[in-house]
Amino acid sequence: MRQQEQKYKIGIVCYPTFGGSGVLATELGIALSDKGYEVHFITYKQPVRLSMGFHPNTYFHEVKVPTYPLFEFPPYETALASAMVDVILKQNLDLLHVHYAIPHASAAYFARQILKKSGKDIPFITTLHGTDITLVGRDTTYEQVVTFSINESDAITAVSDSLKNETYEFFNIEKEIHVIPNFVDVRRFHQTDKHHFKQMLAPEGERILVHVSNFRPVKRVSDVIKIFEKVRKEIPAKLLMIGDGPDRQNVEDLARSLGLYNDIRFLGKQEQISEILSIADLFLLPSETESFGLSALEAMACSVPLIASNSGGLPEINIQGETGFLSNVGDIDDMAMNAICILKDITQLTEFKKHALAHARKFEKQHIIPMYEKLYCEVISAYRTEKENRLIAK
Ligand code: GMT
Repeated sequence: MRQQEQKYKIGIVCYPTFGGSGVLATELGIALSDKGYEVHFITYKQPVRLSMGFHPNTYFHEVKVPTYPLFEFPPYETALASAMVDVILKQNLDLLHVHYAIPHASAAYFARQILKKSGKDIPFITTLHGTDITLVGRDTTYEQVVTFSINESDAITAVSDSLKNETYEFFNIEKEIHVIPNFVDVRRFHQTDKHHFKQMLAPEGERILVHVSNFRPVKRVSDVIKIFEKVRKEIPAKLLMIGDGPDRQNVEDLARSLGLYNDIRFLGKQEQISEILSIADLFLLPSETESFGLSALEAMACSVPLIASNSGGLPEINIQGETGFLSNVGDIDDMAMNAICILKDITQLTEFKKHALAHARKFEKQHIIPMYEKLYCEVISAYRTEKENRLIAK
């Protein structure tokens, strides 16, 4: 049997929420299970996208964190490491793949050390997603542990070249970082006919702009509103705001104070995003920093062009003047001007839509999943060889 055909048992650790790293990790697990791998999710809640359908080769192991009056901060990392050890032993896993370094990489290191005592240790791969490097991880409070546990990973991946470069720049990383870009499932994310829905939201044929995020400061959601204000002065338009988070209230207040509230729908967290994207004409992502921008890729797969900042990995998915436009962070005037340029002319808009779709197809899951499979094979076989050599040397 060729190595690539071997279907391993993989443990996936991620944040189970609507965030991009959890979404990507879940989509990866589902794609692997569809290919015959046995996939075990280890996290504190059923990952959002896992609950959207039944996948026979996937298993979910809930990490429980008992509280105790002494704990002001219940020790999640300890509970997670224990759960990892438990699942690895009981399910006989071959590999652990952790998404988002904090605290998953250090918990995986801990679990591997525990298992080494009995010779039942397995390798772990850490995938860096974004703020685990660019914001939170760089905080001196975490830096030492993040650097150590990334270096202790048996392989490291980053979701864009930009994130790889930033990781080398900010941390003392001694190992190779493999870039495996995020991917999109075009069977799920593609434009479908939602004419009735469009008619409801934009009865006068207004252009529809969309923003999807977790409404954290890094997303600069108020820029979305300010861009929309300028666009709406030139072109009849509506804005759909999807997601929720700490900045939502401020941004709703801003929309009210600018007299825009009636043209904006705050839809909150949504599961069927591709249906909403199907009626969109433009996606806005003016983030302060964005290692990749998975939500933007999903929009492009639904034929939606992109107005984005030129930060992080966004230039790797958004081709200037072709799939959309890039501007400096905070340059609302430029973003609005570009949005108007795309939206005002239907021929131009159609061209941008076509290019957005064509570029998104380069990130289709069937191109990307084999990159993870290849890495899994290499890591598992190298680890097993090293382990055998260790035993022989004893
Ligand atoms: O870093 C975060 O903000 C969290 C993370 C998440 O869980 O949402 O997002 C990051 O990972 C995504 C998936 O790889 C990327 O598409 C996002 O660009 C990235 N976010 C940032 O870099 C701000």
